[in-house]
Amino acid sequence: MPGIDEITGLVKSSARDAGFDLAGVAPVHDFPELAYFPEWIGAGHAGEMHYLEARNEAGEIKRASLQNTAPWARSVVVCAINYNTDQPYSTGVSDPERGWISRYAWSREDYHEAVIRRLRIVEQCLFESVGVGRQDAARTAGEPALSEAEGPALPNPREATLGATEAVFTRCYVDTGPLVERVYAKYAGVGWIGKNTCILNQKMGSWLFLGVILTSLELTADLPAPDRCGTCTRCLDACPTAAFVAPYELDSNKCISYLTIEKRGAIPEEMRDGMGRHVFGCDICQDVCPWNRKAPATEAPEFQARDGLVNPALGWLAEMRAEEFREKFRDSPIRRTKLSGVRRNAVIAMGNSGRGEFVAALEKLRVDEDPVVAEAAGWALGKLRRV
Ligand code: B12
Ligand code: SF4
Ligand code: SF4
Repeated sequence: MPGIDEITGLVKSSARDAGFDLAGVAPVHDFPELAYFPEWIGAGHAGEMHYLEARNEAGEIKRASLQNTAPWARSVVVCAINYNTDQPYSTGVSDPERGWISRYAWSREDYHEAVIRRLRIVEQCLFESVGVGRQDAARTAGEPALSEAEGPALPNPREATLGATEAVFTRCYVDTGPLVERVYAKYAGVGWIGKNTCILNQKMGSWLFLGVILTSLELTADLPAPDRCGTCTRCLDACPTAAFVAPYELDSNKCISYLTIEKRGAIPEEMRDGMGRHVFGCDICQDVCPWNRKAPATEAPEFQARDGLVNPALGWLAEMRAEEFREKFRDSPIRRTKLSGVRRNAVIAMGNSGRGEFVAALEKLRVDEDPVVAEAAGWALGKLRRV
C-alpha cells in the first residue's frame, strides 16, 4: 500500500480529473465553529428545517459532531465545483415584470446528482489507491452492525477489506450528511467562511457547490483557509430582509432563500415586502461580495443555464400548470419548492412589482384552486392597490 501522503495526493488529483475545481482534506475534530451549531438550532434559526435538528440515540444533535454519527471517520475529503456561468448578477438587473431564480438553480442537472457522480469517482480512486478496487471489495455491511472499532454502526457503508483486521470505510454526501459541510470545507483549505456564511475561495469566489467524502483513513490534512473578509460588511448591509443577526450568523426564518425554497404554505406577511422579485433562492449577499467580482465561469455542461430561467417572466411562473412544471423542471433543484411554491413566490413578486398590469392576472389567481396561491394573490392585489 502506498504511503498516506501519496494516497492523499492521488485522491486530490482524482478530484481534479473528475471535474472538481478544488479539493482538500480536513481532519475530523470538534472545531470551535461546530459549538455554534446547537446554539443556532436552540435560537430557532433553522425555521421549519427540522431535519437539521435530528439527534442520535444519546440525544446529541447529530450535525454538531461527527462523533455522534460516524465515530469511525478520521478524515473528510471536501471537494468543490464552480457553478458560476457568464450571466448577470441579480443586483445588476431590475425589470420588475421579471423574477429572479438564483444562480445555482439555472442548471440543466440537479447539483446533487452532478456532484455525487463526481464524488463516486474520487471515492473509487481512494479505494484503488489503498490497493482494493471497489468492484472487488465493496459490499454492503449487513446486520449485526459493525462495532465502533471496526467501522460504522450505520447502514450501507462502503467498505473495502484490506486485511484481517484493517478496513477502510467511506461515505459520500452532498447536503444530506450529518455534518456542517462549510466547517469541513474551511478546515480542508477549500475556502474561508465569509460573514455571509458562505465558503469563499480567493481565486474562485463563492459560487461553489460542496461535496464530502468521510473516510476512516487518516489522510494528510490541509491547513484551514484564512478569513479574508477584513472590515468589509457589504453582504450584511445588502441583505434586504436583515437575515444576518450578526456577521457569520444567519436566521433562516428571514432569509429569502429559505422562504422561497424551504418554507411550505403561506409566507409570513411581514417578510413578503423584502422578498422583492425573488422566486427561488437569493444571491444578493454573494452578488455584492468583492471576491465574486471576477469569479470565473464554469464550462461544465450541467451548470449552463436552461432557457428562460435567467430573469424569468413572472406571469409565466404564476400561471404555470403541473405538466409544464414537470417538463421544464425535470432534474432541476427547483422541484424542491414544488409547483405551489414557485407560483406562490411569483405572485408575491407580482405584488412587489408596483405594476398595475398584473392586476387582471391576480384577480384570476385570487380564486385559484391552490389556497396558498390564492391567499398570496389577495395580498399582492392589496399591495398593488396601495401603491
Ligand atoms: C440548511 C442549509 C441552508 C439554509 C440555511 C443556511 C445557513 N447559512 O445556515 C438556507 C435554506 C437559508 C440555505 C441557503 C443557501 N444555501 Co444552503 N445549505 C444548507 C445545508 C443543508 C446545511 C447548512 C447548515 O448546517 N446551516 C446551519 C448553520 C449554523 O451553519 P452554517 O451557516 O453553515 O454556519 C457555520 C458557520 O457560519 C459557523 N461560523 C463560522 N465562523 C463563525 C464565527 C462566528 C463568530 C460564529 C458565531 C459562527 C461562525 O458556524 C456554523 C457551524 O456551526 C448546507 C449543506 C450542509 N450539509 O452543510 C447547504 C449549503 C450551505 N448551501 C449552499 C448554498 C449554495 C446555498 C445558497 C447560496 C442557495 C441560494 N442561492 O439560495 C443560499 C446561501 C444563503 C447563505 N447566505 O447562507 C451550499 C454553500 C456553498 C458555499 N459556497 O458556501 C451548501 C454547502 C450546499 C452544498 N452542498 O453545496 N442553505
Ligand atoms: S441569501 Fe438573500 S436573504 Fe438570505 S442572507 Fe443572503 S442576501 Fe439575505
Ligand atoms: S461581502 Fe465582504 S464581508 Fe461579506 S463575505 Fe464578501 S468579503 Fe466577506
